[in-house]
Amino acid sequence: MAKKLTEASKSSKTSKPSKPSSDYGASQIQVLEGLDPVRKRPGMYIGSTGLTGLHHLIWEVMDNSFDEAMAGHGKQITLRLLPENMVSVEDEGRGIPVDPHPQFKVSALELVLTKLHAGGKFGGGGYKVSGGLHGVGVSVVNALSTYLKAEVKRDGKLWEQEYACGKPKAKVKSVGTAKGTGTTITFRPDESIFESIVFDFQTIIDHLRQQAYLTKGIKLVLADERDPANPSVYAFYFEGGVASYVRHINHGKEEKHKNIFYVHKLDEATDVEVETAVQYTGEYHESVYCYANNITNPEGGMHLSGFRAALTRELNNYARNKGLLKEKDQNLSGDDVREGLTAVISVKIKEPQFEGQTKAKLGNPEARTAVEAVFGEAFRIFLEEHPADAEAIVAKCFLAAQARAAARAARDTVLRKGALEGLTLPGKLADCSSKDASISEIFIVEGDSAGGSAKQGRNREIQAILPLRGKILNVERARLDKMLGNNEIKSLVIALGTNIGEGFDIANLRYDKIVIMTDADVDGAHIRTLLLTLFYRYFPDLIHQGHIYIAQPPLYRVNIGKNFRWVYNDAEKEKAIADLVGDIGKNKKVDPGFSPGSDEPIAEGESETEQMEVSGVKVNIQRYKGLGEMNPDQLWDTTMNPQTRIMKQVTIEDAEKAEEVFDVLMGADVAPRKRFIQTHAKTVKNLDV
Ligand code: 0RA
Repeated sequence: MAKKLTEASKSSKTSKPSKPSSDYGASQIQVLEGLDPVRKRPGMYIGSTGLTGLHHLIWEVMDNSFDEAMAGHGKQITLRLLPENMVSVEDEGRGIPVDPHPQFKVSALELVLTKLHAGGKFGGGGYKVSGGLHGVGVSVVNALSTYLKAEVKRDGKLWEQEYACGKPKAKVKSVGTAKGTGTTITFRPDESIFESIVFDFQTIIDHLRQQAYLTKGIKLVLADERDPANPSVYAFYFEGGVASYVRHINHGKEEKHKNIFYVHKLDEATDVEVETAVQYTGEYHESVYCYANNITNPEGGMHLSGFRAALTRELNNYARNKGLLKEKDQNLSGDDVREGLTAVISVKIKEPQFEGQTKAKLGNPEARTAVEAVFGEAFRIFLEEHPADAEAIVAKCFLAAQARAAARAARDTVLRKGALEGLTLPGKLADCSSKDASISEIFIVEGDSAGGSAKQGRNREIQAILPLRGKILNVERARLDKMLGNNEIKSLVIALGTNIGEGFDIANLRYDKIVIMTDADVDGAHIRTLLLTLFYRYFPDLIHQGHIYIAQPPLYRVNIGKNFRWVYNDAEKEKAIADLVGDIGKNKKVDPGFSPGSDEPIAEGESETEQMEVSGVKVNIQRYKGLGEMNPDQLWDTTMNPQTRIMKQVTIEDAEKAEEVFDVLMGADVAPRKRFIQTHAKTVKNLDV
């Protein structure tokens, strides 16, 4: 959707923005085009037609409500989950204008809902801050909904209009009187467009919580009315803004100091609003969350650069003034001041520019200037006024500096000869013969037996296999120096060729694709989480640049006689059975799927077999639990063959999620871990935490 925004703002069709005015009426609404393109290429506008895109519809409507609330119109936004996959968003804003548009002769409401980018948010007309990345407009939601109703309270009246697939069912009409102002948008997503139209409660509640932290003073209410007999209500309201967010992130961690640093200020010079909170913990990594106009920027950007520059500068200045840095050239490095740092950086900016692989990196240079100035000054004052906090922070930084020096020494001895000169690739690595990194792949495989199958089944020219034995070290609790003492991690780092920590250089990456291949069980998920966390913490660029993948081995093999299909998820299972049975009914030869070896015996092992009869035909469904149950050919056919395999490319969001799970499973706080294990006790067997 960011792409679309950029295109739209460059488009010659975009009319010149009108002058800002206090009377924001229908005339300021700019019109670009109808909704056909949205239904044709929904992904362009909402990113995907999967679950992310589905929820995007809600965020889109809510963004408009936030814009109103942040401009001072309304204090509460209510999201209702209704029966039959309907949702509604109610706000107390000014209400979408309903008067006829002078140029188009239809009501402004109808234009806002039926024309792309109609809404006056482009060009800085009536809005202080535009919705940014999400801001594709409510018309996009309308286009992708089989039903939508807009209700507007304005000028003492209640107005209403209904739509089907973006088309108005009738004109806007007044249906009664109303007190106050506001807009309610109720919609039902189009199931012919989305993979599923069932909203996920957890996703919604997580998003609302996060948005509530970012919109200090606005109350967000979630009313779950899907079962009318059993409604429930949740409300989020955080007076402390992002300081409350930092407190939430650090909950259960060892706080290094009591007072959370907080600043919220408009930088006059750049007109950028900056809100930042900081607190150090005893953790070894940093947790910094960046937002521009309430949109998360997992890849950071200019606001993060400004923050880092000011943080390093102010802590060095403080330490030097207190006589803690004695030598002239002795300094705390950026890494030293980031260890154990929890921070939230939120900026509000007029025309956000997003860049990077996922269009989630803030590119505006004025954001750097603003954050560096606002945060830097306020943090300097904080350190002076809170000596106990300042001392604890600086002590933590010095500790980090010492550990880093020890790590550097350890790394040098461990890695210098090995990784950099390519002399001692680990013995367990079955490397590929090609030296061309752009075509090479490495499979990180759980266990020696699966590793053996993978070694035999692979394409030796381009595919390398690294079997990992047992659990890799818990990187959450370990520091770099200790990590490098772990053989499994050492092997992996040497095999990748990039080095780690300060010495990391992606130019030396020996493989284009790094594929995590683990079993489809709890242990497999655990090892995958560990690996993802390792990459997230120590090799984030490998994720950002799309090098990390997760192999997708089949879950089942469905057999009828000698014919079979590999099945990768439960939804496919029924279809595979129906197809195989149907093909037999039609008395035609069954397509054996990926595998040429259809008369091979089914591998023995602990796989479970289920027999059933469908339309008089015996169907045999074999469940695969481990990679080790497949012979080399099967592993190649189903999971490794680049022509036919399915692989999931890991995004930074996947890695973030893995880390959250990880925090619960591995972090310092025992209570949530206990809860997690108790809740999952039935499904989790050998969880060694
Ligand atoms: C166009 C212009 C104005 C407000 C809105 C759209 C608006 C849209 C949505 C969508 C959900 N809630 C909304 N609230 C407002 C400005 C109206 C004015 O100046 O009175």
